[in-house]
Amino acid sequence: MVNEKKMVGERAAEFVSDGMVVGLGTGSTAYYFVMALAKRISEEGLKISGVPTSLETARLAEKNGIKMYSVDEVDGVDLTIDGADEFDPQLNGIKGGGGALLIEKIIASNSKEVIWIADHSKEVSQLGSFPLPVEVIREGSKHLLAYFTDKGYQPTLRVNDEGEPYLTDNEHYIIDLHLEGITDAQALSEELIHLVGVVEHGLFLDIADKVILAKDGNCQIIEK
Ligand code: ABF
Repeated sequence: MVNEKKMVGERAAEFVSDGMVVGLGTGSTAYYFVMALAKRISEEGLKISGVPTSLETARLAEKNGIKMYSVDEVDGVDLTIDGADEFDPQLNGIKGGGGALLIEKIIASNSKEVIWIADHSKEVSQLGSFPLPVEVIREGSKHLLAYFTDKGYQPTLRVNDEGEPYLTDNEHYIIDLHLEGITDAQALSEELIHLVGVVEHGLFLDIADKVILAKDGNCQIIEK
């Protein structure tokens, strides 16, 4: 059985060239990208500046010898490689299953190029089967939950393994919306981002430039 995550992660490392500032994604697919990049740096002596999208990725990259910077320490990011929970034919996506959506979106929006790496299960015809993460300030989150319930968005407050409210790297809560299907992602994005207390949401619209998708044992490169 091909390890699809490893295959696309390693393929993505080939897109990195010497001297780049590289956004380092979060999740189990991005793990393989970071490891493959670290290998290239050590074997080829690439000079790379890494900008991690989460504390988890920062720890992994640090451990593997990748020099790290915050996004405000660089003038811009040349290339960001990240995972996704879902993507559609227009390369719009849902991200944040791993809880890192806010910093992922900040780094992606400051990147010249964004490439997602995905196993075959992430390709969908319409977004929305994956619960849509919404990152919210803790204060007022109960009222946002009630609002989302009234709207029929079937919200759940994300909890950690101990059953406590999950806290993001920036100490916010995440409310996951179970929408089944999203017919107008742009309208939903606009609605969510203007709600008081919402910090960011997991709809990544018009952000990805390419997707490296594992399909039939190969890497398929899908461009917008
Ligand atoms: C990350 O990639 C998250 O936004 C998303 O949840 C994750 C995909 O997870 P995985 O690669 O582990 O399937 O960017």
